[in-house]
Amino acid sequence: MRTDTAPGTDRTVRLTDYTPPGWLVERVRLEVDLAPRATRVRTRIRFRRNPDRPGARPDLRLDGRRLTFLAASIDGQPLGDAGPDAALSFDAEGLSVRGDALPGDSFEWDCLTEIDPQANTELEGLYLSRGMFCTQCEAEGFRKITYYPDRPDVMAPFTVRIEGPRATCPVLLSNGNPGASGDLPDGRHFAEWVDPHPKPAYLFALVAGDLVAHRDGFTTASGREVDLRVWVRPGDEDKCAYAMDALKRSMRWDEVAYGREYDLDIFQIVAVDDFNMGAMENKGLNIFNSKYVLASPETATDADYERIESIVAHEYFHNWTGNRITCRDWFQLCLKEGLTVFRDQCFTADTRSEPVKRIDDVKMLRARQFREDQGPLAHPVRPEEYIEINNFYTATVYEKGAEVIRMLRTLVGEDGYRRALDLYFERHDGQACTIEQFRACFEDATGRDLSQFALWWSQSGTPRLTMAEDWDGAAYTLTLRQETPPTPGQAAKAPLVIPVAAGLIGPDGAEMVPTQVLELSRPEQSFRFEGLPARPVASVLRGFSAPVVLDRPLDDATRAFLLAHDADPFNRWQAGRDYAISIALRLIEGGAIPNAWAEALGRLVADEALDPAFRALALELPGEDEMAGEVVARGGLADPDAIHSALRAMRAHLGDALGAELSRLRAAMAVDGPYSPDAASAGRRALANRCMVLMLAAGTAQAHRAAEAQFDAADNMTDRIAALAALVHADAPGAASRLDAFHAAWRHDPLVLDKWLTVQATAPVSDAATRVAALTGHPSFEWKNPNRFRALIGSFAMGNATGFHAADGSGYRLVADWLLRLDPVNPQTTARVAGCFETWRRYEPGRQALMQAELRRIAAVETLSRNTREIVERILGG
Ligand code: B3K
Ligand code: ZN
Repeated sequence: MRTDTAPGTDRTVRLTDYTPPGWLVERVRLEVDLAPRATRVRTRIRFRRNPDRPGARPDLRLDGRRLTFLAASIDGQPLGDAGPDAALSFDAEGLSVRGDALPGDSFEWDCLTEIDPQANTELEGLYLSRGMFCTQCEAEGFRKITYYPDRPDVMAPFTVRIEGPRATCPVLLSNGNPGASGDLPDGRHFAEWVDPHPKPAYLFALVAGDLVAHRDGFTTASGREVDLRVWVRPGDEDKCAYAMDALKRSMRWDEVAYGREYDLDIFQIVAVDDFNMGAMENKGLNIFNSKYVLASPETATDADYERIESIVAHEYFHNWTGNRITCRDWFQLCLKEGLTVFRDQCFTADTRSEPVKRIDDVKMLRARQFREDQGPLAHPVRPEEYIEINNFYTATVYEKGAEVIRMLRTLVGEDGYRRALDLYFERHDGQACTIEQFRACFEDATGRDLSQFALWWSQSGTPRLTMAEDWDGAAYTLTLRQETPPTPGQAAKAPLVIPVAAGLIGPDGAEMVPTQVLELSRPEQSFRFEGLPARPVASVLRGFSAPVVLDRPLDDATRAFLLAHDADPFNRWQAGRDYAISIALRLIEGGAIPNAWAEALGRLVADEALDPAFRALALELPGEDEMAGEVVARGGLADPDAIHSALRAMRAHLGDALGAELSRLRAAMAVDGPYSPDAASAGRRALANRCMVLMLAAGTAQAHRAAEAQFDAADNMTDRIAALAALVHADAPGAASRLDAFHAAWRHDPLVLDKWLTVQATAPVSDAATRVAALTGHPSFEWKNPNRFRALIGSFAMGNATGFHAADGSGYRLVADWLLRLDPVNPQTTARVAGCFETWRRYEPGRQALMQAELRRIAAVETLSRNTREIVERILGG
């Protein structure tokens, strides 16, 4: 018997080092005997030699971490691991059996190991969450359950037998369809699950515990009856209906939009409280962070409902883009993630409002992906090397990856896109693929050469577009130039293929030339529009047709014109955003706010023809982090205090200038009848609450009373938390008692308490770090739970520029202290939150020094996890 030591070895994995597996798995049988401190796993694998690896018989290499090895045999012959010549050898990352000791080109491996789920605080592998056994295997967690070729290009059908105590684990779940089940002596029972679809180990899942199911059914287009179950802890049954509804709508949408049907007799979702991310697409058994399943009008906001819907859809869509067709290696992660994000974005756009969804997605892309691309963590959509793969589940892989698919669709058209995807599913079903294979489907289905386009996957950095205009009295010429700034490891950049959707607007505001897609593929290109009756105003990059920065200095009058007239809703919103950014920059330089700005916004928000959700977005100012990026883009260094004051003054100005209109609109947007999370009602609430925030910014007593009354009377969480946040963030006298009342009412609901923590963590007050430090001592702050940690520390670090960037360094210090505390417990979540320091080079020298000092303090800890070390050292630019 032996135990692996914890890995501490540094290893860089490179795309160019890929070699096919020596051994393939024909089938697996897993027998899991559950016990919190000593779970036994017996794994029987039929291995077959990979015909693609000729030559001498390769060694059998199995990954395994922190496993207690008990016994193994091959074709019934026990294996010893003693002595230097032994066929079997172990290291920190797994075991090997010498090729010359293997009996032939096909054999049966049988291995018994033991693990300790209760000691597993990393929440990767098999672990316990509030007494419930659950798993997380992507990317490399299966190797913490048993020895296995834990790589996505090894796919196999799984049979799983779970055994456990009936009292504490009445429900035993795994992937696939249910098989035999029954009682065993000593109060134990078992259940078998059979998954006929070959899958990589990262899609394995097991759940066992005291759970109840919300049940429903779905009939697929070709008539398969599918059992649907959403499993939750007893007491949460009444919070599953929305997730179930979203699931059924997603299943139908994938049939209609992509011709993809579900392929098992049962589809299950399980909600768990301790989870490192949002959810996981395990075949037939999705595991979700309970935050993205549970919803009731009293506990969830409109935004929560929308997130639940899109994550349920995302994980479901992975069944085809991810599971049936998976990735050859982890460098190809965007093959499943970029594509699946794009699919879920389209689902939400179809279900709700397309322009609003696009604006939301672009806001997120800029806030997270542009930020990443412009800093030390920049990497291509398909990275070329990594130390810890869990650090590459990034905004670049996901969100920019989705933008690349969107651009492909724009370039080949809707029909071409559908033909290419049909070909992809037909050609690669059951395979582990690369981006090159995906691209070949587009080339073969449409006849288009995508070799230059493919740079979007390999070249990092956000391209900058600049434009020049010429008008000769009858023809308008638009000249576009592209340039991608250097990023770490990529000094020189090549020109990309950039689809620029553009239209021309006449002086009367009417569309003069409707949207067309200009394809920019050279460093500079001109596009000429002839026979125009008057000089047009160009609307460029409509719908945000490419993930680029459009650098276009405009005067206020043209911005106001576009804000009033652009036929493209995205660009209409963008005009307002650019207008606000330019005013904030002027204020930072000591300038003043022109009255025309509030007038233009006032006209827009009073336009009853416009969707309230859109108007709510138009009234929102850029964030402080976004403004820091804008300052740097203009060659400056950001001063968080100056940015904060500018934005604050702008909110107060709007609150003053539009006071009466805001108050009228807020009342007009009231939603009658019982709460419903639908997009139209949510849009009305969003606009009403945006008005409330601006009214409070003007600081009138009437505004305070209105927010207090809204908090006291709200019948739903959206309005209640909006009022609470508005009061707390305005540091209003009525805030403290309402925070207490809120806590008293929800002290037993951790997901609601997360909101309570976040509202306080994001309050832009000068003593924010002190307040957050005090909250870390609150009994409701269970810091080992990732949701709690993110709700308090994560949202302080990423959502409170005033507190995090406090000039005395108290914010940085607080966050660094907590990262160091969490790292030994949960490296994945620590590394993720550590990304808050990635922008250190953007700030004035004082802050830079303080942030760097904290990063160095973290890096100096010798026992730092591989995850956090990789992030911190890359941020420091090592
Ligand atoms: N595929 C998972 C993410 C796994 C993250 C591993 N660190 C969820 C998703 O993208 O759908
Ligand atoms: Zn995904």
